[in-house]
Amino acid sequence: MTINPTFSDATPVAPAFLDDVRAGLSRPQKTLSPKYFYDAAGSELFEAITRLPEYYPTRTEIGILDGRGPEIAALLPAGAALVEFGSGSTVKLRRLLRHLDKLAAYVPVDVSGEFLCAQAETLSADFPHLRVEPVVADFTRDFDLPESLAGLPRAGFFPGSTIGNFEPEEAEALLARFGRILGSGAHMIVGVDLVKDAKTLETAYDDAAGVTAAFNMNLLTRINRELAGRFDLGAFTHRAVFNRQASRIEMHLVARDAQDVAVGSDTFAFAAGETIHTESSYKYTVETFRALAERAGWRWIQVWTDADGLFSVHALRL
Ligand code: AVJ
Repeated sequence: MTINPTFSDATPVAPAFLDDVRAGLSRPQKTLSPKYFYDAAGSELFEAITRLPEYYPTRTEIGILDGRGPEIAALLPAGAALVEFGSGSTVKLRRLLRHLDKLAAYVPVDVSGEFLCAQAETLSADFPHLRVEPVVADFTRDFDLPESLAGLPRAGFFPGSTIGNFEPEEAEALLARFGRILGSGAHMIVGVDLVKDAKTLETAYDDAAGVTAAFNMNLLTRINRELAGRFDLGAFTHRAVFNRQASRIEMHLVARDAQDVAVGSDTFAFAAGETIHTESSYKYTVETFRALAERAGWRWIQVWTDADGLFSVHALRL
């Protein structure tokens, strides 16, 4: 079966990779956006990360969705349209689907139309009675849901602690935006990684096999390949550190020695030990996330966590 996605008319005006790299490497604290991790190689490395013994979030969240699936499903209205914001792999959705027997439609939203349609087609093949209506859109901007969903109750799904990649003020704005997109009366299911001891967090982002290091370093490989960069990969190391003050894991690429690096026609100077901040992954307590959701205009309904208190799944209502 061929699925035709809806394209949101709000055209994303994403600045080019080169502009972002130039701006990021010109700042006092050099930075690169984590959104550039996910080219084909980076997406595969991320899949490998989710299977690492040290990286607890994916398997813990799946455990919660499996164990609490019936409770989560009971909370959502029958005949709802489930809108997933940024629909990576459908692994988590599939766990939830087993319990959502009265779902009217599944609406995956993603910027990558090609990926979206491929996922939608295999999902339709596996769940022939499910209406799948993909939307090609950047969920960090306003977009409209397809007309065909008019009148259906809506539920949003935002798993994976993807919300942790946003600065807290951005995360709040994002949840408020989801509320506007879904409309009043909507529910929202959000997966959020929890604050814990620094050791557990730092090992999760700096695994023994070096997969996360390779994932981080892939940014430099991309710059070399796509932007005529001259990064010497051997001259940088991976670092993950929990910044408790800011409640976030930070990933950095650390220059071993002082060096100049050309990227196209620009040159960027590095001091020995200077870092490029490549990712922040914010961690919340149940209370700090609840407060954030409420500031964004949602009513907080319920939270489920695993027995070790590693990860949380929250239910919200508008
Ligand atoms: C996809 C943003 C949830 O922050 O844990 C994993 C990305 N970075 N290991 C996370 C990531 C390094 C991941 N998120």
